[in-house]
Amino acid sequence: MELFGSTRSRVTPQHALITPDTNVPSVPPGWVKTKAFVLISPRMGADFTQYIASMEEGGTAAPALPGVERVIYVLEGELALAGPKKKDVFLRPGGFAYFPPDGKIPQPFQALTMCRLNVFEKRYVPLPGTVPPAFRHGQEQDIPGDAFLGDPDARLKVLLPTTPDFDLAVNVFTYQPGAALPQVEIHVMEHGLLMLDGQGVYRLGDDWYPVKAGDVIWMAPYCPQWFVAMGKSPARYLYYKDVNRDPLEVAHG
Ligand code: UGY
Ligand code: MN
Repeated sequence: MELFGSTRSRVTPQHALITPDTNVPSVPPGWVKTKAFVLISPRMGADFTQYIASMEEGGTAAPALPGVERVIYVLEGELALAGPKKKDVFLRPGGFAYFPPDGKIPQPFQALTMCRLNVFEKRYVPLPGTVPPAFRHGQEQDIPGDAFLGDPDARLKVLLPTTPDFDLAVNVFTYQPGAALPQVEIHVMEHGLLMLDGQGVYRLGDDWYPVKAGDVIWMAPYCPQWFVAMGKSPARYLYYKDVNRDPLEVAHG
């Protein structure tokens, strides 16, 4: 238990750590039987939005705003998606789906049980000569984890294709206790991150934060970042990254 009036959450101009004790729900417009916990958004300086959608059984989603793409990842419960050609697709925990900007699907998905989802949304940046990606879905369990820069104790699952039509990446990183990022990273790309399992220490800028499952982290472009997994079980996180575009094309602010 935290002492009253205190929290591990911290919001700065270049990074934020948002712990579950500080989460406050809002009503996402157009969704039915759903509460949203908006954790990262342009209101704090990010170029994307990350929220947890908490859906009751029978709850339904509204489409994203015009020009906005969406990636969902199921944390708990089961969802039915109206896939292309009217065929239903079912997602269970670890399931994910990519919804292109301005998709034609009228009712993007429905909760078959009480559900919790992590949602990333971003304004799609078109690339001349390519068309935006199509709807796709999968289960994280079916994707192999590759050793990160040669370290078999730090494994990366890349959920979406890395082709140039995609302007975002969503990955799952799993670290054995003691495994770490091989370098302090400083890069133009931005991150939104949800700790799925385990614990460790995240360096953000010049601060080091103990973190654990349920915590969310925002890293602005150029935020120095490093992670080491600690404790007795593997640490796992889901994260977003903007990719494949010229920095001059991407508006900030
Ligand atoms: O893809 C990445 O930039 C990743 N290595 N960053 C991170 O885990 N903080
Ligand atoms: Mn990074």
